[in-house]
Order: sequence, then C-alpha cells, then structure tokens
Amino acid sequence: MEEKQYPKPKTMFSAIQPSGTITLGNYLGALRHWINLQKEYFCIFALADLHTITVRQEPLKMRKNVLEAYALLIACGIDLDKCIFFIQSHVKAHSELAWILNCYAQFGELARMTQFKDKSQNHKDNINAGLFSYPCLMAADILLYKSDFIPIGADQKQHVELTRNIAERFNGIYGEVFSIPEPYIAKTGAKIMSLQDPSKKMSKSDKNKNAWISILDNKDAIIKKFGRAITDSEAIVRSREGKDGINNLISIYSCATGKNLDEIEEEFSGKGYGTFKAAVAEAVWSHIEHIQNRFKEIIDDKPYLEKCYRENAEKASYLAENTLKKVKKKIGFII
Ligand code: ATP
Ligand code: LTN
Repeated sequence: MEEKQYPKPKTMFSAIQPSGTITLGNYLGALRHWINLQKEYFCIFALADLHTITVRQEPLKMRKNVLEAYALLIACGIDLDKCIFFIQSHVKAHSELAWILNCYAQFGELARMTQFKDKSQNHKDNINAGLFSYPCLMAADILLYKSDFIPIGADQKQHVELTRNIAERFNGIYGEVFSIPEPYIAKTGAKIMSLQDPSKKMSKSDKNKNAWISILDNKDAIIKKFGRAITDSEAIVRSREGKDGINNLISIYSCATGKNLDEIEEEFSGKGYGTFKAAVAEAVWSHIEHIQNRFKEIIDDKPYLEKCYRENAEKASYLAENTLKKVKKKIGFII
C-alpha cells in the first residue's frame, strides 16, 4: 500500500525579553497570537534573556524576572505538549550563530534600525556593541529553527526584514542554507500605545508606570490606569485621525472583546469617556484574571518549572545544533 504523505506543518518562532513584567502591549500584540497559532503550526518560543542584557540588569532581579516570565507565559497558555519553550541562554548555538551572522550584516543596515536609535537615546550612558548588533542575535534565533513565520508586534517588523536580508545574503554565497522567514503581524493590536503618551508604543521599560498595564496588575490598578489614560476633550467614543489616545483605547477594547469599530461606537454612543474607560478596564480584566490565577498556581512550583525549561532547552538545542553545524561546514570551519 502506498504511504500517505502529509504536508509538514510550518514552523513558527518568536521570543520575548524577560526584562520586567509582561505588558498588555506584549499580550495583545504578540502573545495571544502565539497561543492561537500553537494549534496550527509547529511553534518554538524563547525568553530572549541574552537580548535583555543589552540594557544593564541587576542580577537577582534578572533571575526573578526570567523565572516569572517563564511561568507567566505558561499561564498565558503556552502548551508544552504542543510546542518548545526555552530560555535563550540555555541554547549555546544562539550566541555562536549570532557571532557568525555579525560578519554577514553591514554596519549601515544595523545603524538604520529604529530600535537601536531609540534605545541609544534612552540609555546614553551605555550604548554598547550588543545593543547595536542586537538584530544579528535575533536573526540567529529565527534562522536556527528554519522558521517560516514570526508572530510579532509592528515594532519588530524591521528586525525580521533585516533577518531576511542576512539570510538571503548568506544563501546567495553558500546555497540554500536558511529558510526565509515572514513576519506575522495581526491587524488589530499590533501597536498598543502608551496610556500616558499615545504617540509612543506601550513599553515595559517606560519609567512612568501609569503608561503601561502589566498582566499582573490587580483590578484596582487597571481601573485607575485606564481612568488616567490621556484622551482628548471631545469625549466622543469614535475612532478618528489625530486622536491617538481614544483610538488606542478603542483598539484595546476591540482586541479584548472581539467587537468591531461600528459595534463599539454604537455601544458607547452618547456615553462619555468615563463610562468607556471603565468598560475597557473591565474587558481587559476579564481577559487576564484567569492568567493571574494560573500564574499563582505555578510560580511556586520551582521543580516543575526547572524540569520544563531544562527539557525544552534540550529539544531546542538538538534542532539548533543541526543548523549551526550545516552553517559552519558551508563557511569552511573544520567541524
Ligand atoms: P522593552 O520595553 O524592554 O524594549 P517591550 O515591551 O517592547 O520591551 P519586547 O520583549 O521587546 O517588549 O517584545 C515582545 C513582543 O511584544 C514583540 O513581538 C513585540 O513586537 C511585542 N510588543 C511589544 N510592545 C508592543 C506594543 N506596545 N504593542 C504591540 N506589540 C508589542
Ligand atoms: N527583539 C524582540 C524579542 C526577540 C524576538 C526574537 C522576536 C528576540 N528574538 C526572535 C521574534 C523573533 C523584541 O520583541 N524586542
């Protein structure tokens, strides 16, 4: 009997920095898609702790952040029976391929990266070489797993484009070694803005804590932060150009409830911003309440967490080493 051929599922890769908490921006822009995509794709996810040290970290706090982020992502719904979820620094191939890719990326293209420009502005006292070559490490993350799709928020699109250029350049010299990845950016929630300055993206490294919602904030804090969110004086719940504050809240409400713009405008017609902000807070809370409950269950089970991240690092290493070996052979290293 002829053996039936099933198409190989596509590979999805993404990572997040364990640089503090997880914000509503991370959740709506990236994580919720990771969770949904697990059903369809072979998914590999990482905590990008090597990326995190491009900004100075306090050792004890960093250890706590990494462990909490690992537990939090499982609480969000990462299913370890379906995907691989590891800590980047546990898989040595990432640092090694990153060095190699540094030699195939041009100074000019790295200098054009918006994130590098922003972060150098914000950390003038520590514009280190790692911050500059950050995209080469990100390219290594992606290319080691022959990833087809990269679910990310809009701010990371430029880095995935650079990854494609590096991969194409490398393949042009040595033949088809790397798969060329595509960014996967959802239509809603791809750029959640700061609640205090809606012209900037919501970012966990923003010093103003009222600017972002952590998915571990309690209900009271969430109500207060949305209550204080910067809007405008027109007080009409309608999406329109130039009104970044209200547009952002509408987009958050839409992501959290699944309602479209028309439905939202009708629901809040004749009602002021106070009522709307309270509804946004409620909708967000109903989304994250169960995540917090699950997080509390697993964060204290250190042996369980350790078993998970060790096993997953081993699985990831197996795949990564395979690609790294191929790359080194092509370049001419004696392996
Ligand atoms: P940092 O402030 O430390 O740079 P960050 O909050 O920007 O961190 P990352 O770890 O860099 O978070 O990003 C993780 C994922 O979340 C990425 O896919 C990124 O595109 C997405 N993301 C981050 N901020 C937002 C946002 N405001 N809106 C939508 N997606 C976002
Ligand atoms: N730079 C990313 C985090 C990240 C990432 C990756 C995302 C590191 N490696 C690989 C997608 C694919 C950020 O979100 N700031």
